Amino acid sequence: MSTPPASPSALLSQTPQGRWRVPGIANLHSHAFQRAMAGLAERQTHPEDSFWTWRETMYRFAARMDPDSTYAVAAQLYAEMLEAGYTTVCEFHYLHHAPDGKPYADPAAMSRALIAAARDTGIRMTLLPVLYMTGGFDGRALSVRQQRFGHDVEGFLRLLQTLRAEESGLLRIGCAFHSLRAVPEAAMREVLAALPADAPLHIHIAEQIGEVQDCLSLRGARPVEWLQQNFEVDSRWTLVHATHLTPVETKQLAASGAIVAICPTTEANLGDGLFPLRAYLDAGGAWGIGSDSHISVSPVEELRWLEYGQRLVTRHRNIAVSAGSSSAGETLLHGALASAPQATGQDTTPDFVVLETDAPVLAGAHADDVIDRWIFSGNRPAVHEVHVGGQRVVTDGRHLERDAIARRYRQIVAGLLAD
Ligand code: NGQ
Ligand code: ZN
Repeated sequence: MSTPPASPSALLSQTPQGRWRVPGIANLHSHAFQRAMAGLAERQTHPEDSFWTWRETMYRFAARMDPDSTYAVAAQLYAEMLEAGYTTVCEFHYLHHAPDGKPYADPAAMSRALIAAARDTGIRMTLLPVLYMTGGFDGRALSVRQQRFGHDVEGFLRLLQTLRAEESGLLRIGCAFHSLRAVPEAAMREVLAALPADAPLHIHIAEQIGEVQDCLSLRGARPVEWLQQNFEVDSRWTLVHATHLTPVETKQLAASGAIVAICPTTEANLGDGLFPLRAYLDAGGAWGIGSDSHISVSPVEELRWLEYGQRLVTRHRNIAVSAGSSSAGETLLHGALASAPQATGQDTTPDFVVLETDAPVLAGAHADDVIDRWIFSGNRPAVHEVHVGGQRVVTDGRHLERDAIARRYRQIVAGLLAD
């Protein structure tokens, strides 16, 4: 599946007042609760700190969340996303049960908290309830801290069915497997057989070398290779990260029509490695961006760092360009937009962002430099208005409920951290 060439006219239009208007951007990967721990895992806990020691810190934090705090944190996060220009969020949700692993009285309580946060902020959501069954490729039981993530297949399908009753113009229910580590092959098959054919399906894959090595030793193939050998990976799939790919995997994945959800700031923060972007683009691969652990909430920063990672390792400039556009910004924005309908399972065309006319970074802008100037000029927000599904949710760069949402967030998070 090849990405058609980017052209500024498809990405950019002007409002009657002469403001630049760009389509809304989909955030393909979010764990909302992690927003509240941004900046709280940046102290060394071990001389060889890694993704795996970060995960222990994250699990300790996750254990504090309940439906009320999930709602408050997600509402703050989604309001920030809208102010930054994200108009859809794919919420990869696995904190299903109470901290001791027992389902809440309403087993969908945590999902409903996320749905309410999306509804109340006005962001478009694709909720991806996550199936999580085992603690590793060897099928070991969940650890104590992982208990609240777990389901059997039957309970999981029941949750999906309950949640589907909530679908609306701005809410789609998809499905996710946490990772090959966390879902046995037979369970993947059972769920796939029961899923509607058009439900988006996401999975974390090949983010860490340790995971690639375990997969090789226990399944005799690398994660992406194994997935492609054993499942029909096609356009319904979104593979999150897919960081560690061989050249053959890169080509085959690009040809499959699946989408890779790249999360540049989180992948940098966690020391994951660098996605082989240029080779993947050369092979015509489709991709989008996600803010994942939310140590940054900015599509501009994700796109910029996607390009900068490539520049740092190749020692060249302007790498993510395409046959249709010599602009890195246009090529990147086009790529992120083109994958959205497929990865979210929604028509996102009604959603758009109006840029600030007076933003100094856009002084004297022309149609052919607006997008590069927006993406490659730092962190001063240039978003003026955001519209989702026909509703204006951001005005003058501010979410309409910004103050009330932030007040609730401050109160709840101070309480969480005091415990
Ligand atoms: C997650 N996050 O589920 O939140 C994961 C960490 C894991 C990222 N992979 C846990 N970035 O992969 O086991
Ligand atoms: Zn993730």
